[in-house]
Amino acid sequence: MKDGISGKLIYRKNYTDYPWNVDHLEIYFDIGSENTTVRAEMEFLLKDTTKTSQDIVLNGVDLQLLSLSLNGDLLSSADYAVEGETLTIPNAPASSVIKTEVRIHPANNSALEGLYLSGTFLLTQCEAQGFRKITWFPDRPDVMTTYRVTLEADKSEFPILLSNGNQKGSGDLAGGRHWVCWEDPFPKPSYLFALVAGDLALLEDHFTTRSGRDVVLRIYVEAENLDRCEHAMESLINAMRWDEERFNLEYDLDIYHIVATNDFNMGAMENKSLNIFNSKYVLARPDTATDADYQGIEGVIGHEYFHNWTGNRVTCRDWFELTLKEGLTVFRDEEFSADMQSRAVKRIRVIRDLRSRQFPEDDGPMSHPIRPDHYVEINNFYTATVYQKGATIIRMYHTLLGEAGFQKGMKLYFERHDGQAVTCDDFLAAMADANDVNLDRFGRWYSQSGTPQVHISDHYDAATQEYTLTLEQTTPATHDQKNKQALVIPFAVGLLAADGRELPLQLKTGQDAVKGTRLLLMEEKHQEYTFINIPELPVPSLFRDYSAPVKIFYPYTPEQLATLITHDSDAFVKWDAAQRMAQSAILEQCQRHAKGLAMRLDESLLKAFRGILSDRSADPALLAEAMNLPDEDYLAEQMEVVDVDGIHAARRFIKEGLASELKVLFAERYAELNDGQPYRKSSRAMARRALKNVCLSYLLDTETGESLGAAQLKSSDNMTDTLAAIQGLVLIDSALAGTALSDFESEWRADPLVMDKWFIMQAIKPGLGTLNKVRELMQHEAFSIQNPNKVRSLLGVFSMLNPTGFHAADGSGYAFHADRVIELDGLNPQMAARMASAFNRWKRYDEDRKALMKTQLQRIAAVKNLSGDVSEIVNNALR
Ligand code: 0A1
Ligand code: ZN
Repeated sequence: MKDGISGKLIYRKNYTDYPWNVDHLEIYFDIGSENTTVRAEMEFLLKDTTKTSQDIVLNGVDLQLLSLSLNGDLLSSADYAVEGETLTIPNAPASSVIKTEVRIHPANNSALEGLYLSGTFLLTQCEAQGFRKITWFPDRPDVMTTYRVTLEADKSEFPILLSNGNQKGSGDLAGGRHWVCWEDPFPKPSYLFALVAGDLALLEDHFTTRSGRDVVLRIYVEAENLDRCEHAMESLINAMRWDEERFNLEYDLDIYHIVATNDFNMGAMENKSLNIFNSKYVLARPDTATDADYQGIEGVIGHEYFHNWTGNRVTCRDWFELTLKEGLTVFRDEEFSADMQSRAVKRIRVIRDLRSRQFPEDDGPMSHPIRPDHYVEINNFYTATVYQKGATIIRMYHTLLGEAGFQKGMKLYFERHDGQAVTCDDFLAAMADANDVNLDRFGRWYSQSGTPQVHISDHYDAATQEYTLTLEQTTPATHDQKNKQALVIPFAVGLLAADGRELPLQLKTGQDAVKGTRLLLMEEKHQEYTFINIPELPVPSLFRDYSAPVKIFYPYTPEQLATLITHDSDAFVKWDAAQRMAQSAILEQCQRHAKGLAMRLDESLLKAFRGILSDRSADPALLAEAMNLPDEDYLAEQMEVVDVDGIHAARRFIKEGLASELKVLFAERYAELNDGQPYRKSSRAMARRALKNVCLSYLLDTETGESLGAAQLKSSDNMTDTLAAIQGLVLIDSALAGTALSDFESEWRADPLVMDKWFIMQAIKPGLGTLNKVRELMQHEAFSIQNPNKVRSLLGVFSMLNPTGFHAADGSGYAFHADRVIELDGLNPQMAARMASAFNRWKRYDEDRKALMKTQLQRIAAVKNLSGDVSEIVNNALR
């Protein structure tokens, strides 16, 4: 017990090396859904050759031990000690061959960790610590081993038997059984082990690597999904080519497998040569998947593929170093998507996501540095901080060193560490050494939590034509850390004249003038930059391309924002200016609403939107992003005390006001884009659909909206347009919504991924009626609390994306959700913990809601045998 948290806190500083090498594992599976028997044989060699013996410590959970032997001698329970998740064999000889036999029960495994059943097939999930649910083993990433895996099973039930590496043999056995043997020549940590057994269909293709190696690519899915794999295959091939071209990295085996499952706690998993994917990130057909799904598939396929180098070939020393592989791999997948699609649009989506998901996390009870210092349950640290903020920190290296310098660093990183389990310090050292720069201070980003705030003020002196920007950085204390240090903050800036021209930037301290963007480096708490030869008071364009993950404070006037929206060359700054304008309009109306005053629509916002809507030269997807109003949760983060209903009312008011004032322009643009062309997958077509559907979402708030929505629904030949229409009808409470939803349900009731969308459309509807709807939908035959995608679509969306529903003043949403967390905890602690985090921001609400949420948190915390996963989340929240 530590700080009231049941379960042990594990500290990064307590890392110790594993004393043994385990070079090879022979592992044999006798596969069955109810019972699987696992036999393992491994040789332990003591690293310290001056010693003759040492304890061997293995990890295991829920394993029925059938036998254990050491160097040929069967051990009895007196010969070893089992405690918690470890088994210790005392004083084992310096060379020890361990053989084990255990039985496990995949069909009873509802936690979806270890070996489990999905539909009719079996599969594994081992990251982070699932291998210990399969067999006794040193289940830690710094123990790297080659694996030879033999799978034996009934041939008709499990015709496909897969594991990592290359197939080394197969054969039939008596009684309708068969076996397949797989061997992975690359030493790997146990978290990258995988097996799949079942009756699956496959799509096959090939990729020839730059050096001429032929790689067989196979995507395995349940038979009915075989016509939905093409986009995933295309994405995989693009990812393989891109990694060669951009990172000089080639695939290293002759085979690459992807298996799709409907039952997965996360997005996907990078197991060596046998990736396992949530089917959401594999399956797509224009009539079943939206443009966002297509982009998500490309990104996640890329992500898992890129892990082969950043994660698998070079892995993490321990789980505190998770961002070493995740931050870097997210950076790589973001760059891949940016190179495949529109760079600017991708950047904006990434930034929007970081601000709306990671910023609140950094400011909440689970605040942690990208490299945490302690945890109770590592599964709680697969967070937006480790992943998305981690990626922005990698991006800062890239900003500081440039593409060539960054690639030099990557090259050195692989030269030094291929085949090793290393730390973020090793990565930083490779970047620094390859570029002959000192990055020590930059390293603070790894250990400091919280979002830095940069307050900027400026001064123009017309007489001297000097313009000074003064920056002040502070990082507010967080839940986990009181004292904060100054960070290295790359600051990309431009200056615009009133007519929108870029002014040359010449620092008073020397350096040539540059036109466009100047990259400055803020290293101290307080810094001033004076530019000379500035002929007029400029409009500052700050943190171009969002050069650092900070909150930017500058008192922009509406005129300055308008100049940036119209003229700035940087897509982020343009978008951010539009968001700022919308945000301040909404928050101002929210205040008026609270005071009982009539709300009103700002002329400057109208003018800006008029400009955006009339822009025929910009990428339509960027215009769509600019007109997407900040969401309610993001707005809530900007308030001292969250006014749930006020934000909702004010945002609605602004949206309806814009719609009604600009309906002619919205209708014109909608008509232009709604050109009746058949569906196409190109990014141009996606961009046009994005803008079209944003226009529709505004038009739905006008008299013509309902009929436009109905017409779009009727003529749609793709899921993006269909969903936009139905969701729109649902949100305006149209009389047509009921039929639209029920027709959709009749068409797709047997399709789990499409039914997820049906649940989402209903769970997200604002207002007090939705809780009962959610209760009712839980009874629907397509819903199962055992299925993570369903839990996320219905319960996750209701609790995290429906503020007026979840935060109902009577606390009914809270009580309902707490019941679900408790119910889930008995089945799938990882999912339960994710759901429990819906309460994380409870202290930011009014007294009544605070008290109601606290009661529910306490109720959860008091549950007997609560998992460490949920306990860590709720006890941190309560602290
Ligand atoms: N490494 C995977 C994510 C992942 C993590 C944990 C899992 O189970 C607990 C599953 C997947 C990735 O980054 O894609
Ligand atoms: Zn990853």
